[in-house]
Amino acid sequence: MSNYEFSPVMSGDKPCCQISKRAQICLGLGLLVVSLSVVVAVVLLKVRSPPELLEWHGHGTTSHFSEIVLGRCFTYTQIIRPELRDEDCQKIVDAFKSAFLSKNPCNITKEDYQPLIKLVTQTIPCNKTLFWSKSKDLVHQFTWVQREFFTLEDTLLGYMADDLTWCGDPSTSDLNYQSCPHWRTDCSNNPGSVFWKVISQKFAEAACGVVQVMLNGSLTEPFNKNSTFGSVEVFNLNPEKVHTVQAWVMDDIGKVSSDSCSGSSLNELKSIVRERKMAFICQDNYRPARFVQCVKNPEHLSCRSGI
Ligand code: NGD
Repeated sequence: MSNYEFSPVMSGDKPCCQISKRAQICLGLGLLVVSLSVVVAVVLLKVRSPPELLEWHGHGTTSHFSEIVLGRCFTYTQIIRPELRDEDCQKIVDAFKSAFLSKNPCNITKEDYQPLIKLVTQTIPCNKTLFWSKSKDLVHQFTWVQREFFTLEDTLLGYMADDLTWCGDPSTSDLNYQSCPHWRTDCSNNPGSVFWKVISQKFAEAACGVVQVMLNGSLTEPFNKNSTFGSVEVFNLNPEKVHTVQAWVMDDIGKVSSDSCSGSSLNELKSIVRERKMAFICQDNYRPARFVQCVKNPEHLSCRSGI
């Protein structure tokens, strides 16, 4: 009896209070479930929604970039130049990507690519370095046949990256497949331009003996001071190792053959080369490269007569 007397639950209130306690528990549990759901939903939304990427005017990273560069590295080191078979392709690709991932793609520096450059050492034989400007297709058709010559794209790093686009974004550790800075309209310190600048400089510094450059004689200025060849490569040749620069000025087949070697643009290149204490030789329509052009145009007069 005394129990009843001291209990706060009065016998008459018992059913009411029991329900209200249950209701309180249900309400509490309900609130807990709702708040947990909200937290889970927020977390899921955060994880799933893509980060806001910076937007640029150039194409985004080439689809399957990582797979392509890794595959090209294996093709090059195992099949094309098996003397490089001991290179660690996974390490090379990781160093390549570390140079630009999670960074603003307009603030890439030459230093960003140093770990990659240090990882790859490839020696090019003297007299076999071939530069080019505005003649990409022809020069690569030529080196495909004349295998002893090396353009930058016939070296491991140039081969891995040729014709690809890549960039990252500060908000993610992934590649940006949406857009990358265009070197003319966005910024020059983008991952692609800095990469080509760095490896073009290395390629030129390493050259020895006589070096060749294939230029496009169908342009009014076959030698352009602002091109990579005119602004980076020619100034990074070491005159203690390179004694001669030989220009091959190739006209497009079907366009009037011009004597580009005596034009003002080639004279400018001659002055730069001579000032840097190297000899300069120029040849219009170098015959072995002309033959490559003639494969596609066998009936053209200049191909028939072989001039
Ligand atoms: O910042 C840049 C730039 N970024 C990309 N390109 C750039 N060109 C600049 N002048 N400045 C692209 O380089 C451009 O759109 C072309 O597709 C490509 C080559 O440019 P081109 O025909 O004007 O020739 P470059 O002299 O600038 O360059 C050819 C020489 C050649 O001896 C290679 O050893 O420089 C070396 N490379 C540079 C840049 C890119 C090769 C490549 C390449 N394989 O894409």
